Formats: sequence, structure tokens, C-alpha cells
Amino acid sequence: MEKNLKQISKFMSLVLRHKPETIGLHLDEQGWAAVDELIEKMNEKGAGVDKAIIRQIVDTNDKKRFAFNEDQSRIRASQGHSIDVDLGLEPVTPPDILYHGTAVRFLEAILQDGLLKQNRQHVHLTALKETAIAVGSRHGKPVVLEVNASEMTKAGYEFYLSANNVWLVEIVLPEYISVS
Ligand code: HQG
Repeated sequence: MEKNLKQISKFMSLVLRHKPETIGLHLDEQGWAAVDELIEKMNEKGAGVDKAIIRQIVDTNDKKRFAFNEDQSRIRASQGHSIDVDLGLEPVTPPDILYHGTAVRFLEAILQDGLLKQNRQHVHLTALKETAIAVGSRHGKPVVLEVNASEMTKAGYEFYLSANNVWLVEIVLPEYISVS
């Protein structure tokens, strides 16, 4: 993605996932913002966006981070929120094994306390090992953990799949984790 679009996309992640108040944006309980309001308020901060640019970011974003509602009047982040939103996702049976990429320096704490959602609303997991490596690399030297999703499902944990294919769960206890 072009550098400027990437910058705008990062700004959109900030206001649609974490800090809508930085531009005075209103999100509803499901995390939706009015597209016109998003454009107006981002432009008050000098973003220089219009609907075509927002549409281009929704369509071309490498992780499909954002989605429109049906008539494209509203937009939200598909996952990754730190603010309290209800994405309205239904529980889905996951593949037997899911992966979580993290940094080696977190390993000891994770094997002791489990995977915690930290600032976000869920722990983020992926069905693809390569994705886990990329996610882990954001934090330092990466390590991939295997999560025994099949045993977790049997134990009653609910998994959700975001619109952009990120697996979400409340917590992963150490007994379900092994180093891949
Ligand atoms: C770690 C990106 C110590 C956890 C990605 C992770 C993802 C612990 C970090 C999405 C721990 C939190 C989320 C414990 C967990 N002790 N460290 N007990 N439990 N951690 O960024 O999963 O590009 O909040 O391993 O693709 O890295 O933003 O979570 O390293 O889907 O769209 O605490 O962000 O998507 O970091 O990434 P994050 P994440 P976007």
C-alpha cells in the first residue's frame, strides 16, 4: 500500500479501535462510525481524505482491517479494539490447532500465566503459522505457540472468527499452550 494510504490506515486504526476521542468521533456499541463523520473529523486534523480514499483503504488494506456496513454509510474495525465494543460475532468451532506469535521475551510469563488479552478485547490467534510469525515479529524475536483449540472447545471455551479471519478468544490457559 502507498505510504500515505498506510499512514491514513494507521490513523483509522487509532480512532476506530482505540481512541475515537482524539478526533471527537462517535462509535456506537458495535464499533460503527458514520463514514461522513469519520471523514469530516479526520480532515479537521489535516488527514485530507474523502470517501474514495476511505473506500480504497477498506478494499486494499493488507489485513482487511476495516469493513463497511451494507449501504457503506458506516465503517468499523473488524477486530483489534481496546475499547469496549460488541462486534456481534457468533461462536464458531475452530480448527484443532491455532497459533499465536509472540516475542521470545514474553514466553516465560505466557507459559506461567497463559495468553492474556492485555489491552485488547480478546487474545488473537491465527490458523496460519506464517501469520503468527509475522505477528510475533512485531514485538521482537518471534516464537510461535500452538494452542490446543480442540481441547479448549471441549472444555467450553468459545472462539470467534473476525470478518478478516482473526481467531479471537477470552484467554488461553498454559495447559493448552505448547511451543511450536
Ligand atoms: C503478549 C495485529 C506476557 C502477546 C496482529 C502479545 C494481531 C503476554 C502481546 C493483533 C501474555 C500483546 C494483535 C502474558 C499475552 N505475559 N505477555 N501472560 N499474554 N502476551 O499487539 O496478538 O496489525 O495486543 O503474546 O495481526 O501481538 O493491529 O497482541 O505479544 O491480529 O491489525 O502480549 O494486532 O493486527 O500484543 O496482536 P498485542 P498481538 P493489526
